[in-house]
Amino acid sequence: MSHRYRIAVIPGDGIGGEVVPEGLRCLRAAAETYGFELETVEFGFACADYWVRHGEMLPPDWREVLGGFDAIFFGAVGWPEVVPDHVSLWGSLLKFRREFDQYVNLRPVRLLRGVRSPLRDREPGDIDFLVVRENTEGEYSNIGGRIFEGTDRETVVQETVMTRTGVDRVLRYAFELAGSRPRKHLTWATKSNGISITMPYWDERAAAMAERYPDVVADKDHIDILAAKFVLRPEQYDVVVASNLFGDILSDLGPACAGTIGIAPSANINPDRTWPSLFEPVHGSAPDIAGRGIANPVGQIWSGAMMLDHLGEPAAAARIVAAIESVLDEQPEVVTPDLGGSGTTARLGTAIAAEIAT
Ligand code: GGG
Repeated sequence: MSHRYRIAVIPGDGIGGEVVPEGLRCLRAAAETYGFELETVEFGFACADYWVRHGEMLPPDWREVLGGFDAIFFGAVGWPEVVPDHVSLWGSLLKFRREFDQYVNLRPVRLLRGVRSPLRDREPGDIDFLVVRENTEGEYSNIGGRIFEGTDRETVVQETVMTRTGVDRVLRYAFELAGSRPRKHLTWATKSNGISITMPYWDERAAAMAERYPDVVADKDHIDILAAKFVLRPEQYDVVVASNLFGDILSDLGPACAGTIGIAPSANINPDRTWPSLFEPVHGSAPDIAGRGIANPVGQIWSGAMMLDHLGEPAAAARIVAAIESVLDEQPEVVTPDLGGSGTTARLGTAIAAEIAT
């Protein structure tokens, strides 16, 4: 009997509505090829239109509605002309990550065949690492406030929150992951010379975790030099684990070094599987190119592959990634402008889906 997966689909804002259909097209091609079923249900919340109509980003029963799905396939959120970015993000995506306890944000960075790195002399295979971003606490705390507003004494404070459970669980995930890879190398991002309370704690917990994984070669880099080394020597990285904000920055910088942020996928994972995990491209809603049909769908399609891998369909997932790489390498006429081509979102998605089905 074929397996049936129930997927909640949330296109969100901007180019989310353009790349999600291409992701679904490729997922359906993979399902057909590998003999499993996908039941998809699309939701029109978590976007600016919904906010205009309801004054909220989500309906009150969103937890019950989404909690019953096997996974969530998400596009992008953010339309600052209509709703401030911090309101839309805290009202949707960050709620999903926190309340569904998706404490790992896994973001692969890989230079694919057919994609040119802006860095000199880099070939496919030279850049291939994973950013593990802490996804439920850290600098994204929402704790703080303003006092003396509108006066010379105006003061604004925001706290960083690190809990032992929160720090240890993401470090453990990253060490396990590093231990499962051939190079067995882990770098933790820090800034413990300047951020004098939370970051030394992060270092302390990472060093303690390293003792439990003697087969993993672990080192730390301060975030400033780590960013520079992503550009200068990206080949030295294997698994990079970082706090919420540092991980967010590194996982945009890494894909930019590997060609374009348009191809970067991500998985917001609840490793305990108590709630659905969520799969989305790293990029946002890109209002500047929305509606033009030129957004790169690869980040969304690759996120779909990560979703299938998580659901227990690794062969189908690998097939999608192989199809992406073949099309980018062998069909330059279909690639989107961010990769130097003149193709459209739909043309590139259709070509990848056809390649999956061959
Ligand atoms: N598809 C990702 C997306 O919509 N991102 C919007 C954004 O601003 N995200 C910030 C974050 O991931 O912390």
